Amino acid sequence: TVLVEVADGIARLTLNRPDKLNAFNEAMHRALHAALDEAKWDENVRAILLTGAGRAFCAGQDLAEVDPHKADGEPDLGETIERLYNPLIRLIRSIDKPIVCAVNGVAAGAGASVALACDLVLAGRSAKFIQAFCKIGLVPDSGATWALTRLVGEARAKGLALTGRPLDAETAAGWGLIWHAVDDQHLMEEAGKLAASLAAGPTVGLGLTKRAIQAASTNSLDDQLDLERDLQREAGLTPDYAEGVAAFTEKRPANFTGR
Ligand code: LHQ
Repeated sequence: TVLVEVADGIARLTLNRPDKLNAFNEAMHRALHAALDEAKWDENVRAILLTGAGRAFCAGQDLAEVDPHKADGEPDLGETIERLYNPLIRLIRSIDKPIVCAVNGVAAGAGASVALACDLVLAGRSAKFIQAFCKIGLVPDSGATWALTRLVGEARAKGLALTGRPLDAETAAGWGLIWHAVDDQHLMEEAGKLAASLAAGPTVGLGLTKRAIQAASTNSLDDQLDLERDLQREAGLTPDYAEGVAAFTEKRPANFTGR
């Protein structure tokens, strides 16, 4: 349910249930969690690229698996979220390596939440982000209310979440929901180039940068200044910092090793 390919410092993960628009069932949850966990700890992996097979990125929860009519007793969606979705979002945010998401088609419900939890989101111009939850009587989950509000503000977050209206990639980029919209036919090439440049970067410094930016939205300025000091101390001890300064001084491109 998830294709995994590790090469040249990049772990490419492809959600692979194309006939269900890569909707999440238990098996795909387990496979994605395992693949991300592996990439998190594999020293050869310096960047992660997440995308979907076929015409969609991800249609969110597979609704056949949580059909209230088929539930044995009262359905407990909170249990599904606690056991599967929340750990996935926490894992994505905890990985000290850049994660590129190439949104190759519709990203609906928790599928959009997963994309927005990634670090650099590129989307094909035909891709759409849909807060589909309101269409079936649910609440945006998997960090959607947190991410939307921080990325685009309360007015737009409410507009998207209360109407379920699809947002095209170009507008998403204009609003600051994602990094860039890209022509469909160039999406994977652009995402690959971006992941490759990140994989050739100073991995420790990039990971610490991710951590600092994620902490910023809840920290006070004082706390954030302290955090930056501590992280800079750590970055300043890396061989990649020494290499970066040497390369600058010698007027040549840096050859970072990720350490
Ligand atoms: C699907 C799905 C799908 C199953 C397309 N499930 N089959 C967390 C935890 C616990 C509980 C509940 O929720 C959550 C979080 C969530 O993610 S809730 C939100 C769940 N997602 C949705 O409500 C989106 C449902 N899908 C759609 O609205 C449409 O499929 C979109 C707008 C994504 C795409 O529309 P189309 O391009 O017109 O494609 P389609 O609707 O024809 O879908 C193609 C096939 O994929 C179709 O199957 P079929 O056998 O008829 O070809 C769909 O049934 C299937 N599919 N999404 N979430």
